[in-house]
Amino acid sequence: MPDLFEAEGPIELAEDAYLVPGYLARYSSEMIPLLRNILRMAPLRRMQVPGGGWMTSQISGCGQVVWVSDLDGYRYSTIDPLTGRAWPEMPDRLHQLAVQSAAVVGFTDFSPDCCLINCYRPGTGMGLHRDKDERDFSAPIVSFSLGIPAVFLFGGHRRRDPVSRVTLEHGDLVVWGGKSRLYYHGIAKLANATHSELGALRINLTFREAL
Ligand code: MD6
Ligand code: FE
Repeated sequence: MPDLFEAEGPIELAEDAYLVPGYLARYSSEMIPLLRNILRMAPLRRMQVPGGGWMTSQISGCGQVVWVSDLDGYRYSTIDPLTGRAWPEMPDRLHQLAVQSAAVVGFTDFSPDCCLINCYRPGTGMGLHRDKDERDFSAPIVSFSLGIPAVFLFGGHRRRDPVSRVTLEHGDLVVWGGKSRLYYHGIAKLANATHSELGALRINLTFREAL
């Protein structure tokens, strides 16, 4: 709710993992046109995983490198495999918002080289995984949620650890580093919903220091 956007401070989800509800709502109308422009140059696509299955969310990104997956495995790539070209540059404004967001919860020397864009429709989700393809785990991951809500699942160091659930709404910021940086996490299948600016879509941006 835009009129409440400064109401809530950081909530600790796990050790060194924070949710700042609504923090980004005030920036969404300037971010959405930047995202549309990126997606014109690097369209959303589903990615295949090494086991042969397909992720249900659609992925794109911008920056020096973007995370990709195919039958050969997971990695960061300087080239968009769909277009054969370099990924679009990360807009300065997005970089600035990611740096500012990390600082809100105390990560003061964050400078992302990757912005991964994940797009979900109702009925799609993301299985439990760890983000472990980055070179240096001392940097946090900064996550922006826009559009319809999703339930974020987060567990622990082991896949079998108990999982807690947090609803992420339009404008929510998650910053995740330190002790829980390698925790298992995922996104439950989205319920039907419609967002006033984005329709029946959820867009998640994750900013990373991958290189
Ligand atoms: C998503 N996010 O929110 C997927 N990973 O759609 C992630 O997988 C994620 O939000 C690491 C840190 C923050 C995240
Ligand atoms: Fe992740």
